[in-house]
Amino acid sequence: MKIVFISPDDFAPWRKPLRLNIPEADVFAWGVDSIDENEIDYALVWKPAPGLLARFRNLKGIINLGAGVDALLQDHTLPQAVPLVRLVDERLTSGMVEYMVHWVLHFHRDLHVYARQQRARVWTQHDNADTQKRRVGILGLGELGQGCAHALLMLGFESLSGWSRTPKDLPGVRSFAGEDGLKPFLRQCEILLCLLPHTAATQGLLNAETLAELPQGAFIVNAGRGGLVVDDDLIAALESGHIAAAALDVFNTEPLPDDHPYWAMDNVFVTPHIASLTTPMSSSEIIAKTIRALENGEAPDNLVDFDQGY
Ligand code: NDP
Ligand code: OXD
Repeated sequence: MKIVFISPDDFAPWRKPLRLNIPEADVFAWGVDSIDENEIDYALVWKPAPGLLARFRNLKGIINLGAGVDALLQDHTLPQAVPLVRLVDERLTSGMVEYMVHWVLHFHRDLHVYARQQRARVWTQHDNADTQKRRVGILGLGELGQGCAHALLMLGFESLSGWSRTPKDLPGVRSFAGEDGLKPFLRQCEILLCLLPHTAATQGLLNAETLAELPQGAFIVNAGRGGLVVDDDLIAALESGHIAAAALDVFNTEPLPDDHPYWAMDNVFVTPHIASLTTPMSSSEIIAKTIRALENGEAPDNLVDFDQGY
């Protein structure tokens, strides 16, 4: 079996975990090893150049080395008959849970206010909000959204809700779904966590009209994708104070351009797409499981639905 690794990231940390988990495979690094494209069975990819995957004529599977497949699906030459699997990994989920819980607690406990006070040498105490009553909403109740919901419930955030395409029956989480459910969902979110994939249906979902539905002084954390947000509309809402603060990990253009207003806004916290990172050791086990399923003629977990775009 022959596997190609195509990623802007270094192959070195992957070599040993892949050898341990798929000993029967020869793994080649694109751009480093010499490769006969027709002999490759599986491609492990993160943001391959558009058109590249179409050159591998005999692929049995494409495995995305991240959860979001939006960049891949923009490649109109992507072979649609080849199963495409996205990464679902407990380590990826726990990384996202840490990121989201951090920001929920940060905003819930007014740490953004105390940071401003410190710079102005101001000693003023504010009441601590009631965790049980703090209304936290999660856009996207998939693998990552549900992981975050679970962790927040454990911390006592009992006024929790979520929005997804299909309704969910999750203990402790009020479910909103579909287009009709979006505005009622937003109206009751004091802290909004965005964990939607970027698809044709979610492009620009957070815009002037939808942001206006959030309560005055709401907080936003976006670790889904930058394309969910109309930046000018979010900036206007942050400047007016309608949105009190935002923590943003993903952007319409990455890296975030030097002259982007987000860098200089004191109610915006920018991180460079690190909310959760793929870990070679744990991911290699999942890649091995996916390949075994495909080799046995079984449907692997986490197949991407090309029509839905995630
Ligand atoms: P899943 O596919 O498991 O979950 C996606 C969720 O979004 C589902 O609940 C789905 O609804 C919902 N959804 C999709 N389209 C719509 C729509 N049109 N309307 C309403 N709900 C919709 O994905 P993951 O949880 O694994 O990952 C989510 C995203 O997080 C990734 O696509 C990626 O963009 C981002 N990500 C970011 C990282 C970072 O470091 N910043 C790291 C990893 C992922 P339903 O349940 O009904 O299908
Ligand atoms: C992503 C990832 O989809 O890193 O952003 O998994």
